[in-house]
Amino acid sequence: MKVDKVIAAEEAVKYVKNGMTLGLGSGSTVNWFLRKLSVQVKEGLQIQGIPSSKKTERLAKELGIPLIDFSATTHIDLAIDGADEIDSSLNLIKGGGGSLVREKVVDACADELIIIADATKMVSQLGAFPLPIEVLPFGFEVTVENIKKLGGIPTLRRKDDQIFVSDNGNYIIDCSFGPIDDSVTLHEKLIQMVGVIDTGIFAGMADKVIVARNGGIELYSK
Ligand code: ABF
Repeated sequence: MKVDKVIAAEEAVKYVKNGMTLGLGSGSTVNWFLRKLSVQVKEGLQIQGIPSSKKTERLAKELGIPLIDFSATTHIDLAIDGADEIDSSLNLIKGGGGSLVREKVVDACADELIIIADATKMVSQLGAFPLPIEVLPFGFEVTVENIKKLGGIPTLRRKDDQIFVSDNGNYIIDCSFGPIDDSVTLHEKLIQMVGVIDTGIFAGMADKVIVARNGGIELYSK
């Protein structure tokens, strides 16, 4: 039986039209989307992709998906991305993979953003997943103290016993705030802090969410 992430990815490919410039998100569900998309490309579909992470760029190249440099265009027709949490208003927490800043730049540039996920990502309230916050390494200790003052419990992300470094050369602070009542206000408070590059709150950005649950598709629209 196909796993739900694969089913959501297959559904998303149906929204891709010939000639589109695509924003390519990151994560395991998007990786399935890339594999499915590459089959269509081999069969003649003409698209060009803008990857939102080095990992996505590597996989897309391996799969033969044509890519263009972001500097070559300011227009993206459709972005397909994953999420760590999705609430009923389609607000998202993203950044579990550490690519939240580039994902937000690419997703915000697209005419349409479609999020693909399995049903485990649907929540009644954001916040069980610690919020990823990308911060400048310089003086990050001060930034962490400032984040604490907002009531968060911050953890500096590590990988293989080293501090995790994003594609932008920054650190990620995973911060537990408990259930988030107002994700917009929380994001605004964090983004105003010196040293904070961006947060994993993607509020009001998703146009559609394709959720696969027990082999079936649910479509949520803005
Ligand atoms: C990216 O991949 C991230 O923003 C998010 O952390 C993750 C999605 O999870 P998955 O690997 O389950 O698709 O989109």
